[in-house]
Amino acid sequence: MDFKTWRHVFKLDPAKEITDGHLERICRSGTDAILIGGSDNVTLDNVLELTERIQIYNLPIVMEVSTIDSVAPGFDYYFIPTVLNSDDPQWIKGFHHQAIKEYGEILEWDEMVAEGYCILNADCKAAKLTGAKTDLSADDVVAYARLAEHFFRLPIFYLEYSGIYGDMELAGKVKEVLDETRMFYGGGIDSADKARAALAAADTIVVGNIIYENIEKAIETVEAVAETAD
Ligand code: 1GP
Repeated sequence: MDFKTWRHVFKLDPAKEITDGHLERICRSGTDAILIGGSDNVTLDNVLELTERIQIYNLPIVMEVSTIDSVAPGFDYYFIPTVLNSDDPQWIKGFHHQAIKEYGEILEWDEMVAEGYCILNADCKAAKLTGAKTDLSADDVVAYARLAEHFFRLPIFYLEYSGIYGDMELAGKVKEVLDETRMFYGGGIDSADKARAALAAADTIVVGNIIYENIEKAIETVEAVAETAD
């Protein structure tokens, strides 16, 4: 299934515990895909362990690569973030360059999807780790979206508020200027209402934390998206 048709994605963190029962509910919920990724303590072992448990369900599985050491074979896609609002070149193209230098001969380029991240929650781990400049105006963010689509021609622009629910008016403005590039929104979606509002302002919504906090609410986000289907 092409990631360009996905509307709802669950992001599972391999460093967090999840019971088999909850995992089954997540995987049978009707979500379009499972994204595996996290900001810290992601290891090859915990990635493989979680992936094995998900593979029994017939769902696309994506690895969102945060460290080169934890990359495993067998995923449908590898999403590779480049943090557009970081001023640290390592997070824009440095680690990418290292990885390509090492594995360039054997990489399956068709499976790789670059994500242009714009991280807007200053307190989230990803923002701290990457030195993201989060104090941005709406014009700044819209310009990053245009940079992603027209300059770098990235397939995904990811508006990331990880941990808090973001500014949907801003998200809507971003979506308006994107045409070819798919807009992902993630952060603080913990109810059907928030899922609906975020989906109105983005192409694809990503739901993470609530999986570990309230499984019922997590499932509701999928149902809300299904209700908006044609
Ligand atoms: C995190 O965008 C995702 O990378 C989802 O955010 O965990 O806040 O749902 P939450």
